[in-house]
This record gives sequence, C-alpha cells and structure tokens, in this order.
Amino acid sequence: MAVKNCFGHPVTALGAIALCCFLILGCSQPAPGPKPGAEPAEKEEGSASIPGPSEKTNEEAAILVLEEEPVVVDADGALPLKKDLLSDGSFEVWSANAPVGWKVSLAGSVIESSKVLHGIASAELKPNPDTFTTVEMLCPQDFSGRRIRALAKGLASEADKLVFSVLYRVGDEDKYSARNHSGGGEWETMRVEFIVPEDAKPGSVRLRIGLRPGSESSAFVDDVKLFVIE
Ligand SMILES: [Ca+2]
Repeated sequence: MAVKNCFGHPVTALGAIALCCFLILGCSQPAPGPKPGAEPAEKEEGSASIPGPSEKTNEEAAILVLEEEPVVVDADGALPLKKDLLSDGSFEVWSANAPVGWKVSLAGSVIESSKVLHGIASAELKPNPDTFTTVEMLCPQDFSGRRIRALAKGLASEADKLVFSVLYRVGDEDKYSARNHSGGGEWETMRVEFIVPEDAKPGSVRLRIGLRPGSESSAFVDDVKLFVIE
C-alpha cells in the first residue's frame, strides 16, 4: 500500500494507523521539518524534524505514540519509548480521599468524580478563592536531554483557569512548560512537549494539574499520560 508518512517515507498498514493516531494527537505541535536541503534547525540528535536516511527509521517510529505498538527501549535501556510511564493517570484508584500516586494541594480540594472520559473515575478540582487547587505527580526517572510529551484530558468551563504544567528543577529554580484549557466546557487534550534540559535535576520532573484561584466552578481531569519521545 503506497501510504507515505509526513516525512515522505513509505509506511506499513500498522504504521499508517499509528500515523493517524499521531496526527489526531497533533502532528503540528512538534517542530515542523526543515525545507528540503536545509540544515536542521536544532542540534539535538535524533530530532524528529530531521528528514532522514534509513537509520532514522527508529526515531521516526518513536514519535508515533501508540501504546499498542511494541515498546522500544532507548540506547541505554533505561527509558522505554512510546510507553505511557504513569501507573494511574486515569485516577481510577483512590485512598484516603486522594488519588493514589498523586499529591493534592489541600485535603478535600481534589475529589473523586464520576464525570469521566476513561474508566470509572476522574479527579475533580474544586475552586478556591485564594490559592491554586493542584494535583501533581513526581516522576522519578532521569529525563535530562530527552524529549517528553505529557497529555492530560481536561474539562473546564472557564477559559485559562485549568492549567496543565510539567515542571523540572535546574539548580535552585523551578522551570516549567504549561498549557491552559480553553474553557469551552468540553473534554480537551492539554499537551505539553519539550526537551528537558541536560542540566535538569534527575527525578525532578513533576506533572501538575492546577485550577487557578478565583475560579467559579470545578474542573475535571482524566487520562494523564507521559511519554518519552526521543
Ligand atoms: Ca479515569
């Protein structure tokens, strides 16, 4: 079947399915590929933006995030590629009024909800007039130098009140990349993707979903996932 991917390379039927899923996730988010003959704009190795010879096949495959595909282990054998690294990003397991594996900002501020996108439970973030309501998870892996992609499904009815952030620490300073919810009252994917700096402290990456102070209504989050892309 003469299906080609966005790099112009032939792909298999399974690859085509993976490519479709990737496009749904937002093929436009990663840096667009350079023009033919142009030098790569970024210097990092294995960049998905670099159109490539045959040895780039694995890197190209790595950006097609599809859990059903066989897991690929990186060169060091330390981090699986294309595999969701979270054990319960769907907020299915709760204990002591908090989602297991997650830390909530204030007891009772994040509660189990049946308003779900996947499974039987989600997390409801209740508004607070004075402070952020947050639920966050610390990731123990060393992601320094790696491109990570974090996805969270959010439901909010006020624009830019629900925020999905990925934080990491450099020296004594917290850095982050974040995405706001549009507030359209529908489930939507909040996606954060970036290359964790080489000098980021290992084990310092945190996923945080927060509802800004002064929000008028609850927001909901479900189906959080974290992938190493490269
Ligand atoms: Ca769920």
